[in-house]
Amino acid sequence: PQAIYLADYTPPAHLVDHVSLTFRLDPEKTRVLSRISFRPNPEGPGGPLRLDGEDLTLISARIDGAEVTPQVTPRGLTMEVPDAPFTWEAEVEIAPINNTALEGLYMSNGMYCTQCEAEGFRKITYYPDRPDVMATFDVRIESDEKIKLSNGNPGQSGDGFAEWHDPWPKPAYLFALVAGDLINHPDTFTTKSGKDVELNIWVRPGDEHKCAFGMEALKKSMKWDEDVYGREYDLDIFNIVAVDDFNMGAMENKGLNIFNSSAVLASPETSTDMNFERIEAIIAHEYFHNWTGNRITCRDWFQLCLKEGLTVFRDAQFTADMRSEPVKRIDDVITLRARQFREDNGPLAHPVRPASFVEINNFYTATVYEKGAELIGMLKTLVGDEAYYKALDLYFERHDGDAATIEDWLKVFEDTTGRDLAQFKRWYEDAGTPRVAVSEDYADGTYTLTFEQHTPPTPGQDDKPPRVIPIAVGLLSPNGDEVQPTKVLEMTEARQSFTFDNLSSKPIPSILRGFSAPVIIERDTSNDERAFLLAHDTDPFNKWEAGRDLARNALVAMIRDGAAPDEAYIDAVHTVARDDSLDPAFRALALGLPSQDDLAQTLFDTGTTPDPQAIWDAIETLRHARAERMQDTATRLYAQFQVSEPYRPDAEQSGARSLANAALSLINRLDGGAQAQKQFDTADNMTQQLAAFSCLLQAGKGDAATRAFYDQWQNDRLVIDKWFMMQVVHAAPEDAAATAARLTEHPDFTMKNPNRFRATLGALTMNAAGFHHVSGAGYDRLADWLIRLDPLNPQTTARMCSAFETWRRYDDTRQGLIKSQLDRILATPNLSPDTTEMVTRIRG
Ligand code: BAL
Ligand code: ZN
Repeated sequence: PQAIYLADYTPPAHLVDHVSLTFRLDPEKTRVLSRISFRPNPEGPGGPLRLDGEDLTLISARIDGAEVTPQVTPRGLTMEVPDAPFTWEAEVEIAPINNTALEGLYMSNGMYCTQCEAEGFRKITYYPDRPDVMATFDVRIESDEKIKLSNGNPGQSGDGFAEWHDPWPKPAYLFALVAGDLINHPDTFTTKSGKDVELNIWVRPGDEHKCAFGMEALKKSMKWDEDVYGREYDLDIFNIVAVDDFNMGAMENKGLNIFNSSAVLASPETSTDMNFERIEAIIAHEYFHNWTGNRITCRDWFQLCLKEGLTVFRDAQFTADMRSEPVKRIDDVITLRARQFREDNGPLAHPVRPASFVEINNFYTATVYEKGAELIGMLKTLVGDEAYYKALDLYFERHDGDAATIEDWLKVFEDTTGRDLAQFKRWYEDAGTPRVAVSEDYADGTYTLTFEQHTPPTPGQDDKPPRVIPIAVGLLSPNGDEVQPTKVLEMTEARQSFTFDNLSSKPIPSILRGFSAPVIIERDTSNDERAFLLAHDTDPFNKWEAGRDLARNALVAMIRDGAAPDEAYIDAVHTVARDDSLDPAFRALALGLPSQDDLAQTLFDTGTTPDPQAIWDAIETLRHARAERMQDTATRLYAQFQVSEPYRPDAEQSGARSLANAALSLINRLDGGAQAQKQFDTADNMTQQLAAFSCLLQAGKGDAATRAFYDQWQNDRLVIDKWFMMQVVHAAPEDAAATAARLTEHPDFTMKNPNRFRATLGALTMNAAGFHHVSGAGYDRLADWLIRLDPLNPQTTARMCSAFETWRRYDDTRQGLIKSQLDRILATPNLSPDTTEMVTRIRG
């Protein structure tokens, strides 16, 4: 496969003014008729008409009404055309029923649906399938299916047909079509200028009762985007469709969002609090794309972070406003470190705006999305809130209707603030997580903090100049009072000092408050100081961080030195857990421990080869020691935070449940699953049922619950995904691979459904000690299934290869085992370009 480079960008030779499409739907022989108005691009390179097209059978083609015979290859066609506007007409045939890759037009449970981002439209018809070609679309769907949907506003419909008109120019990746036996959950929204918008969530019959929460989330999102960003919806109708077989979470097609059913369907009985929060965030995310992604799109796929980083940032702001800001921030940083820092630290590291790729589907990554969002957050911190919203207003005004670039984005900030953002741009161009070493000095009332930044080499990038880093700092006096409220220090040099005067004693610093930049702070500090910050820091993020650092140190000492569980850590976390002045959700987060993967990386970074089994053992031992010490508190918290009111998935109730369930997992260590069994038997919502189920599995008492759970939920595919996942995630390390293998034999297992595949094989990679079991069985099982999935669904296969990305951390035995699996995958005949690219990069 050939790499393509950002540096080689050339504008399209031809632009499109308007597209008319007719679909004659048939599972095996769908006919797609296109009529496209082209004109030469005055800024283009000239030359023939080049259209992308894959897996299409060309039936006929015409230019200005005259039949033509283009040169067709497996990737598209070329054709000499007049140097003037012309109309292209083509008829192609496709077979949606055979489309298991879930890109283009495919079928899911008998329903037609599409996924065109990034390059799926070329599997529907011949077209310049690139985001800088934007056009208005008319669509006619001919089919006996009951419901027929496409982008934009509805036009005429009648017996066996429906027409749609999208007045907003869009790139082909935002095209969508759905047809099937669907039922709607309708509502309306009146925009701030008084326009009524029809809203629908379309689902398969039987799922109607799972739409109400998603609809409320949609209306809240529409209102929030008006209130906070001044953005109003721009069509008469907004449709959301739930689809079972979907590679991603959801897709922001103009006026017709298509969602993985797991990302929209919710009910208290079948969805956990976490599911509800995720659904609210994804609905917001896709809705917010209407402006950041659709009205202003990307010039090319290298600019993907332009829409994704900004939209993730906007959905995080929304969740923070709807729920708890500190809890959202802590959750996001946990995810960022688990996924993005891990990526930035290994063979898949790439800049937020990559400079090259083979398969763009492999760049829908935590770096582009989550680190991309962190860059927006840093910009906002650096310029201030007022300037941020002024710059955004200018962005919408200046670039509405454009296919824009990161340069355009930064320019609106430069123009509104007068700042030079050349150094900030390095964040987009340089991969890797900066390390910031901190030293301090105190003399005569003056306290000095000195920072030194350094970013380790990443593939293809050895030396990285210093970046601008906003470091939010507060200072506390030894009695716990805050003597310096949060102040943002702007670090621009490789080494830089900042002073604070008029202090009566040496303060205790709280550094990188709110996680003000995606960096790793390196600072020698004592556990006493961490315990002090856990008790006194006014910044909720750093308060949590202090506890997390204590836990990490305790675990590292147990793993590396055979130390006993750290009593000081247990005392400190016990104090937080008992503190009724704190938000229950925060207390639950404080009771969390660093993940096995986090510990493996910490050990590796500090010169110890991680042993996954030893990490697992240490976590188990510490959990047990905490449970023994916190027995009375756990019993009290469990009783105190039971929710007796009717179920609501809001921050207050879900915070209470998360603390009660954290207490349950402490109790579970000592009572052999008795309390969990009671909760399992009486639970009336999925949060309570799943928490209890997970405790029972961890206590080795899960057999009856496993049977009961299946019997109860066998007809609910989303709950059965949880059933698959729980069993694999909670299997003992030596049983994990065998448990996953056994479940792949279950009649409900199918590799054609990405959710089910991830619930089984993805779950195996989440069970770190099981996946990395020294037998190699985990590696072997995963590789087997990736090889089987690749011919059907390269996109999901390629993404799941990242389970192997940390292989160089481990001992020679494990490295050898993983390397042989990577070689086995690479040696597979006809391996997809997607998977080839991923495995080649991981293998190094
Ligand atoms: N654009 C792909 C799905 C999403 O990020 O919303
Ligand atoms: Zn997105």
